[in-house]
Amino acid sequence: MKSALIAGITGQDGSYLAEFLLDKGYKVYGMRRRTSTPNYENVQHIKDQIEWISGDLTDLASLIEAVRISDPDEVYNLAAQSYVAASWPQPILTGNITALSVTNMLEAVRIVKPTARFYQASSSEMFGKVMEIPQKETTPFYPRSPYGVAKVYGHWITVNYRESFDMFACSGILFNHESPRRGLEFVTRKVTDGVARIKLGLQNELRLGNLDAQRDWGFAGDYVKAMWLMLQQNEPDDYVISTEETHSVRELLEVAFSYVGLNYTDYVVIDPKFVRPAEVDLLIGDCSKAKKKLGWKQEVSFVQLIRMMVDEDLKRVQAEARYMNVMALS
Ligand code: NAP
Ligand code: G4F
Repeated sequence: MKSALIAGITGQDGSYLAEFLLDKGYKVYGMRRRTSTPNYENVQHIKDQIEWISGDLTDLASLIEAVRISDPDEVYNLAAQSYVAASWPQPILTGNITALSVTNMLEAVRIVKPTARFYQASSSEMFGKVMEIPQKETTPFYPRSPYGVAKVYGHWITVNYRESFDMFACSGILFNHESPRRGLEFVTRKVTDGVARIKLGLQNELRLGNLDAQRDWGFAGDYVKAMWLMLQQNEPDDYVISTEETHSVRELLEVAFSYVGLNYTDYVVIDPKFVRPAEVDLLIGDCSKAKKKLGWKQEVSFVQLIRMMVDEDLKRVQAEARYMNVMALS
């Protein structure tokens, strides 16, 4: 039985990856940071199948212990301060967690189990003010946020450990990927949650920032397969994972609102609070290398993804509203 250590298992990707690896028969160790209120929402359904280890990305001793306990064949570093907008008000925290702590993870692996295969969650946000359309593995980086800058560090330190210590370290340059488990502050989920609340009469407007930004949005469940595939190859390498399509936030609104028979222009309000100090205007990835070498391809289209998210948010919001009504009557 192979074993895997996942840092960031409580997040969107960590939860899908854990499901995927459990299905493949892996022993899955999940590293989570201690919090006063535990956050198992995304992994509640598989919580008992996971070996839990307490650890924080900023604390090397805890990472060394996590690698020692799990003795992993594969290590997936998905943990990060992952919200771009939060990286301006918290640039140092973002740098500590999203950049420097990648070295902590790599050091823990190098010291305790240097033969383990390592996956680093790099990001299309590194392309920022894009130097080439579409973006591929060789496109130069031009990050536009403290988060993007931090991810560039994480990417290069992973390449450096591969080249310096002969470690099997891969960097997956993943374009935006979403799901019903996406955090509520990210634009896709903010929109699908807003659509559900508006449709059910619980909200009458949705406040957003820049509607012209374009992203290459895929389904997280498809993308975790690519992470695993990278670690099954004969040689470590870096890969772009994307859908090769781009859509604006405005198109996202059209798809989500029209699905429930509404017109987004009746509800959306532009709020300068959500406009960023520097924007990434356009992302679209060329994932031909991953298609060719990994045999990876996306299964869920953009429209299917957004409809899936609206459906799940309608169910959840309706259940929450019913519960609130029962509580109010009791
Ligand atoms: P996410 O939902 O925000 O999950 C982040 C995870 O990191 C959570 O489990 C979080 O734990 C954990 N974490 C944060 N700080 C930590 C710390 N100091 N120590 C230990 N764990 C910590 O992110 P995601 O969307 O799944 O993305 C996974 C990774 O891929 C991230 O590195 C992200 O930057 C990168 N990425 C994401 C996308 C995308 O579109 N989703 C695209 C490219 C790259 P808590 O639950 O305790 O907060
Ligand atoms: O959903 P977003 O917050 O995602 P963003 O900034 O593209 O970052 C995500 O994808 C990256 C990969 O490229 C990951 F590395 C990163 O961890 C994260 O998962 O914003 C998408 C776009 C932006 O252009 C933003 O300005 O939507 C625009 N937007 C417009 N109004 C908004 C809003 N974004 C948010 N979050 N909230 C708004 O109200």
